[in-house]
Amino acid sequence: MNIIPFPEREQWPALLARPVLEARDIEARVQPVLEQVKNEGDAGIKALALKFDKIELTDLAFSEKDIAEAGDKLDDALKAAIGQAYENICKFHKGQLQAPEKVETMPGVTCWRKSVGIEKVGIYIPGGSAPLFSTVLMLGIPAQIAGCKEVVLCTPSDHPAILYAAKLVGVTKAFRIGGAQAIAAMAYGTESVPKVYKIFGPGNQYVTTAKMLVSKEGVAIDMPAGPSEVAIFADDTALPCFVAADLLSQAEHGADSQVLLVSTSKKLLASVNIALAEQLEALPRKDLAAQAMANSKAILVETGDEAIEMLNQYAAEHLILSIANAEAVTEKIYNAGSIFLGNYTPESCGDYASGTNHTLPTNGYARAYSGVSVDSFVKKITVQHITEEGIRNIGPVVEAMAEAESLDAHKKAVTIRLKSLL
Ligand code: HSO
Ligand code: ZN
Repeated sequence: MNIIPFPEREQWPALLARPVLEARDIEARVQPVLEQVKNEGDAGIKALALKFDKIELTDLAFSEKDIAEAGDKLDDALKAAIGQAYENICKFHKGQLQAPEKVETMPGVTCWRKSVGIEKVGIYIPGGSAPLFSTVLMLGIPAQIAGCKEVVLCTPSDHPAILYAAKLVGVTKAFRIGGAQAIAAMAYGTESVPKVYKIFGPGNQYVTTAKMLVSKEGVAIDMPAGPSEVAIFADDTALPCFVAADLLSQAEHGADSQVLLVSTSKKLLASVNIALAEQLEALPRKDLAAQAMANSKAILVETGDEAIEMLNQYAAEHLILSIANAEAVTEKIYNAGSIFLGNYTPESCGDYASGTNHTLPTNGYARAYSGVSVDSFVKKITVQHITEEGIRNIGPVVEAMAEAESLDAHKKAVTIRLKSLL
């Protein structure tokens, strides 16, 4: 890694900047795809699969048999691992359900919020060299807990673990559709694909752009996504080989992965570089990881407080604190998607199985967004009930305010009731 010693504060924004992607060009290519699916439905999807992926799709939907038998193609150890991850993720996400709390704001005036699962949601799982069945769990489990009635899955991958996980989380319909077409299909609906109200899941720039475009037409999306990121704050209590392993686990996601290491120890940074060189060689995905590492930065700072300030400025998707007193330092972190504490908490555990969600805000969005949770799959509807006593108490307040806003009909809706009670 490129070690940058003691940068001045003025240099930080440039050092911490993410690469800017040229979106316009991609939008111009994605828009016609969306239009084609909107206008031609299933036939449009098939024509686009042939054009872009040279695939002749006969059945868009995976059959019940495909889904039921997916498990037969997996070995028992993997199924047991997926089962354990499912359990842990369920356990953690179930704790996020909130019982409605009724609040009496004035005598006779009661207000509360009820959570309702979004009726129809869509999950996109990309194809490519890494079959992200863990993401099926991360999106399907909170959907299941939230009580979403229709959970649609689109994926160009035919990896059986994706369908196996889909079955576990209760996906209602699954389709062999990839790319921007899949997003369009779920956003507009076709003869076979149900239209959904919110779309979740990772994808390449075309998929991300498609999500952004359909979100302008009223379909909700999980969050704007960019390349995955990890930032590690390590001191002399960190083990260089662990730090290197965590950096590489992020780097192997793709050449555009963002990897940042911040430390107060020059010695640690040097040792991490040695460990990186060794470990990189042994990775099957070393080409991808090496490209990501070539753009990575290791920054040497004077003090722990400076490191914390820098990391808050960066707002990493994943933040690993391999430092003494990691839990106490967490109190000072206000921008991060998910935090991993100490030497034995690799990001990989959160990626797969500890229980937290791995769909997290990238590209600095952690300043304002949270990762996916049960909340992402529910809406909260407010309810109120006012009794006769209540309208007597609150009525004059509303009358005075409505009169001052010159909205007489509003005032009269109260007055008519108050008069009826005389
Ligand atoms: N690190 C990715 C999630 C993932 N890793 C899936 C492995 N599989 C984004 O948080
Ligand atoms: Zn990962």
